[in-house]
This record gives sequence, structure tokens and C-alpha cells, in this order.
Amino acid sequence: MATQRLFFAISLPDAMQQQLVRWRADTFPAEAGQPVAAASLHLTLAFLGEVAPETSRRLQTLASRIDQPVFDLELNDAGHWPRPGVVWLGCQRAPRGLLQLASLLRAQAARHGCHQSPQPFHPHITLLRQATQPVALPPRGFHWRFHVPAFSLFASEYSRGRTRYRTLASWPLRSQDPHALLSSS
Ligand code: 2AM
Repeated sequence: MATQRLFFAISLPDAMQQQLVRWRADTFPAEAGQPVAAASLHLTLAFLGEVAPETSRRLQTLASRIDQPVFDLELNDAGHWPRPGVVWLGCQRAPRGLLQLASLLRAQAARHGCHQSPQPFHPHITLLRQATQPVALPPRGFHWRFHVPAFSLFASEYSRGRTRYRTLASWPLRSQDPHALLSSS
């Protein structure tokens, strides 16, 4: 079987996708860049690149054993990377749960031969692509919060001039134990 282009990521609740798409349309002019389709909005945890089926199976087995707690994501930061032409949304302070999950997945990927960028992990949701010209960013003050109960493995597939992301598998994060919360307060 052929290799697949894979990445682990967090998907957004449907309502959040719709809200972000409306905000994006009100915030950035059409010439700013190519909008990412609502259903494709995601936050990448670990990019794997082209992966052979055996490696994909092994990484999925490891992912299924991850025991990390759920967390909330607050989107309150935006930026522009002119070189890759990306306008993104992110968090001023990434939650520990997000950083730990990404770090685990990236370490497992690296151990299985998937090259990991030497750049520090900068969690972001790409809103616009091909944004290579200067873009006016909105003033800070916006923020959206959503709960992250799971993470997924996606295949990036290109056909008929379009890239689509297909969910291959998802795994739940560990719910907060209410007793643990009570006893720690
Ligand atoms: P981006 O949104 O910042 O472009 C699917 O392509 C996902 O994997 C996207 O979120 C993309 O990030 C990320 N991605 C693509 N190529 C990558 C690379 N070489 N290193 C890290 N992430 C990459």
C-alpha cells in the first residue's frame, strides 16, 4: 500500500468553525489570502509527512495508549507568517495539556522516523493561506474558548485541485475526575 501524508490534530466544534469563518470574513479583506474551508480548520499537534502503512499503524497504537487530560483552548492571539503565507489564530498562553499532548506525539513520531521541525512548537489554526503580502491584524481583545475532549489522525489528500483532510481515527482525552478536583481544592 502507498504512503499517506498524515498529521495529528485537534478539530474544532462545528459551531466554532462557523463563528470563526464569519469573524474571518468580517476581519480580513478578500485579497488578504485564501481562506481555509470551515470543515478544514484544525490545530496541528504533530506533522508526520509521508508515512508508510506499517508506521501509521504503530503510531496509531501508541496514540491509543496516550493518557492525557482534557483541556480548554482559548483563542486570543493572531499572527501572520509572510514566508509560508499563513495568517493564524492561536493562544497567548498555550494550556499545559495541549503542550504535553503535542510533545508526546512529536516524540513518538520522531522515534518512528518522521522528521520533526527543529522550530519550537507554535500551536495555531491556519485561517488564510497564500497570504504573502502585508496583512492588517485585528487588535487583540477577541477570544473564543472551546473544550478539547479528543485528538485525531488526519490524512491530507489532494485531488481535483483541492486538498481535503480525512479523519482516520480519533482518541478521547481523559476526563477530569470530579473527586480529584474536589480533593485538590
Ligand atoms: P500550517 O497550517 O501551518 O500550514 C496539514 O498540512 C497540516 O500540517 C497543517 O496544519 C500544516 O500547518 C501542517 N504542516 C504541513 N507541512 C508541515 C511541515 N513541514 N511541518 C510542520 N507542519 C506542517
